[in-house]
Amino acid sequence: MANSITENIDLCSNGEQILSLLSQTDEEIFSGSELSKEVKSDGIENDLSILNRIINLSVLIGDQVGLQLKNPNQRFKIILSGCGTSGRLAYLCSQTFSHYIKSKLKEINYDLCDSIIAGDEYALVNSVEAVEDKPNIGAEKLKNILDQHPNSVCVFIGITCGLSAPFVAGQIDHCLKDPRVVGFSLIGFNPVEMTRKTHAINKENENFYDLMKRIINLEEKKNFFLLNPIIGPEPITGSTRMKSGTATKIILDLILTKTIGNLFNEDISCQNLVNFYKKAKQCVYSDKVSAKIGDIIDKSADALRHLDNGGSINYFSSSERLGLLCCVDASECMPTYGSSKKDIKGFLEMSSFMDEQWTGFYKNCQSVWSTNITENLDDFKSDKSLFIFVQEKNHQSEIEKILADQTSCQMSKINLSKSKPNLSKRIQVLNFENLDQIFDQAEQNVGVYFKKCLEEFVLKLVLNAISTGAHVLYGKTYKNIMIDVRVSNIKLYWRAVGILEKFCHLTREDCERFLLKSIYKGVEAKNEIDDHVQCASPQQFVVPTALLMALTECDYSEAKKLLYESKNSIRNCIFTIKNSLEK
Ligand code: S6P
Repeated sequence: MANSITENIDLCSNGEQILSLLSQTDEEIFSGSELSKEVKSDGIENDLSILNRIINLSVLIGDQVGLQLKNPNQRFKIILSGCGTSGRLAYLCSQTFSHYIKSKLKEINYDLCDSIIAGDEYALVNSVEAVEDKPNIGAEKLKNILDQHPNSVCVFIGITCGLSAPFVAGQIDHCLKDPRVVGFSLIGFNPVEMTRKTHAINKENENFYDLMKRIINLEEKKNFFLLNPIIGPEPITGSTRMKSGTATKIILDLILTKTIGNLFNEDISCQNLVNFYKKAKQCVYSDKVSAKIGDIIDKSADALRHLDNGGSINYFSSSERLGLLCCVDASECMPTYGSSKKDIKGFLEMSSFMDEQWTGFYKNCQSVWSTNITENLDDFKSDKSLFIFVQEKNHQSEIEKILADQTSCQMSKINLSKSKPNLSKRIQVLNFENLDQIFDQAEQNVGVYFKKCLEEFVLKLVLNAISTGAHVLYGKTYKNIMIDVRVSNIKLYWRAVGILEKFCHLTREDCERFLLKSIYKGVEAKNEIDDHVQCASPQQFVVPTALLMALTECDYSEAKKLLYESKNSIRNCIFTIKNSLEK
């Protein structure tokens, strides 16, 4: 479903205009949206049943931690799991929470909260979409964690924003069978009726929807907590890393912050916590800040327009926690916008890798991004490359100075801290009015853990806006639809067919035929859907090529030529074709 607010997002002429649309769509996370009479959308704030379930779930977790403290022979864990963005957020939240608990409860000398991501740690900063289709692997990963200790018990929280990932469905199915799972929850933002109805997820041949119908009736009795507030469509259709990712982060933060409150007898109202997010969101989208973020979006779009000329977008952070969000945002542009690893990337400062807590992330980042910037200064000599620093503490990295002195790259800084360090004049600094006060209040009223949650939330909003805005201005979408979706799993295969149906007005069968023609470079092929996905996965411009063939009845090589002539700008290409068809 497309969001009517962003219907003409591709006609925005600058970053600030895009930001104003994103502000409205993000508002729907809290207050819901006008969807239709049939689909009710309350948002997180107005859906009291969701807030109550969060409270009940955190009570169950708090009780289990209490039992653990009394009985050190057992091993209670909270296990968060998901694919893609959902798995990445599971990792971030579990790390920050476990680290905090270890520092507060000496009796807990293991990670109280664990996470599973489809494709393992490598998938934290790489796109491994195909494992999402594998329910058995999901169940196996969950079982493996529980098998690590003879007296394991857990509360499992599965996240699948579109209620579509068989990987997570397989885990939920496992929860129903394994007595070591004392409670489980499912986070998703589609109405239950829209749960995926294809793809068997267990031996009984049930699909995700069948499973949902079965477990919904078990609610309460079986300690199952369905958390699915309806928050309205994504600003870019299907890009669940955006609103759904943000709502996932808020829900996980609420569950874990409330759990901390239960453990330390602090009465924290859920509504109060939600209000903090709302206030922080307002700071991000305030007029003054919007103008500055808009400016960073414009520069980022310019970097993309000059990819052949040394252009690139680079995030840099010296904090693992915030750096993870940077690397995640950058790597998500590959499946979302078909970007290459060079177009937009995240860097982390080497010296900060002293903390074992982030080893999994560090190992994989190192293998993906060249972390030693000083050895690669030539890559950033061009004034078309943009560096965006993320500052958490009063820390000015040596790298800022080196880049300022030795390159002519553009430099911006997202400053989440109070400090105003002595910076090179070349760095354009983004300060957030009033955010300090909100962070201070959060720390005083709730605690330092929650303050960190808010920081991550703010940074996620800003980075998502930058990377989305840059790609939209660069011409990667037509209206609010990302046409150049990478066909890297079965969900995305059918989404690609759906995009062709929408724009070509042909039958589903014909659209699939054009898609296959594009995947197999004009050659007819009669393989299985898994083979199609495997063949399409590494290829760029599969859907735009299919679209051009379908719209203009040209062959594969002509379609490729048309794309090349439009500088791979899908928007320009479609405008040109539409104009020529109308004449
Ligand atoms: C979406 C992102 C994807 C999804 C993944 C899981 O913007 O690129 O990686 O996170 O497909 O989706 P879901 O619906 O199971 O959370």
